[in-house]
Amino acid sequence: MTGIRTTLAALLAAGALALAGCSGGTSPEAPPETPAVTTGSDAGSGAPTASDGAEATPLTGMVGTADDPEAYEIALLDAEGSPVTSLPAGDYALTFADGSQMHNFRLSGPGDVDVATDVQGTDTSTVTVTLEAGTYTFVCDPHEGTMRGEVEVTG
Ligand SMILES: [Cu+2]
Repeated sequence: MTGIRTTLAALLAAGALALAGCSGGTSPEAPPETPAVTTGSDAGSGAPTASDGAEATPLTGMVGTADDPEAYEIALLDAEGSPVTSLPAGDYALTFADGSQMHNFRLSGPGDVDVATDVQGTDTSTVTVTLEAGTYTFVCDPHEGTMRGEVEVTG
């Protein structure tokens, strides 16, 4: 039994070597194209993820002023520190500049956007918001009569 097996194996091996020897010189036999099957499921979720954080435009939601965090001022600022009144729709990285214990910053509007800091306590965190076409409002909740502004988002 073992003798026959060994002989067959040897013959098969010899044959394989012979075949490999014949065709091996010219072309590689297995082009690696099959992995596309395994990466196919990742491609669907990968594309949106790539566009999420990378393209978010920075904004600052500020209450008070740089000199006086308790000042009755509120502003939505762009990366240059200039007040914004209109924006193109898209993803934004909103960083709060709330150094006040009596003010807060809340941005709300279309797409169920409603992000805010606490009135008490300070907050310099960053949140990502997706702004759609429409009018968004930013207020300080305790003083929304005077501390408020609007930004028009165009689609
Ligand atoms: Cu306030």
